[in-house]
Amino acid sequence: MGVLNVTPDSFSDGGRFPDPEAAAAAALRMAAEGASWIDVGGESSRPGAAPVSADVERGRVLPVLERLSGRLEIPLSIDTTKPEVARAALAMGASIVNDVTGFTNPAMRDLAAETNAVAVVMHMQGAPASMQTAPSYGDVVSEILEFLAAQTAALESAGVSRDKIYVDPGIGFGKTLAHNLAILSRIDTFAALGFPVVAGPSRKAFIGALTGRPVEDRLAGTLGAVAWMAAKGVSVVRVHDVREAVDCLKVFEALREEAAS
Ligand code: HH2
Repeated sequence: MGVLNVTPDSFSDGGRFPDPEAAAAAALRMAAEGASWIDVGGESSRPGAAPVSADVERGRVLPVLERLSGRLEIPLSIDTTKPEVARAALAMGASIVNDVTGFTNPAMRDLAAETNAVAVVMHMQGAPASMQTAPSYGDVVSEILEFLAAQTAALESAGVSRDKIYVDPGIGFGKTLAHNLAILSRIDTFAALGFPVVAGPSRKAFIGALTGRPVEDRLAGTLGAVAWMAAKGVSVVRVHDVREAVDCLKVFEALREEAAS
């Protein structure tokens, strides 16, 4: 999954695409580089980020989706927590809703059912403004599994079919370095829920903590996480650097196939 943030304040690529045409071109480039889907977001969820209104968010993402209409051959997801934004994006050609609040809002569940959209259910502890202040869990993996099981069940009760649901443990969303490492080391556990697993390690703070690198220099660290996640059965990796992640996965897959033959 290639990341396309049309925000002024995203943690690694904020402000890169003030112009919708440039943002659309970036999406087309990621598709040409081998992305399987593109995730468009108009509100940063980085630690400390301030929320924006639905109008502002729509004003950022819709012009990009409009320009991609009929030009992009892979699915588009809308990274939003707001039903109004998701509805408008789905009407404009998106087919996936990526909700970092895990469809805790019943209106988001009803919308996914009504529109037959694919739903990415992510776990977050707290809200972006304060989630990194003091994240706290008993057993982080069990608690996330419990949340994802409850939210996927709620989606199914709302009428979303099982084959439309993905789950994501939410790396960096209300988690310390130790929590992120526990999640990643046991990332194969999440597949036991019976849904394909998505995970987004790209350029995140845990990579900075492990490598000592600033956000603009975390590609190699990101690829280490991508290879690990592929080995552990993660279905979708959410990355900013599509070309490099695709190369990493090509080599990984060739070796996996060779080893299995
Ligand atoms: N991470 C971010 C945003 N959305 N969605 C899913 N499903 N999984 C993730 O790990 C995830 C996500 C944060 O990264 P980014 O979009 O680069 O930054 P920002 O939130 O600052 O726009």
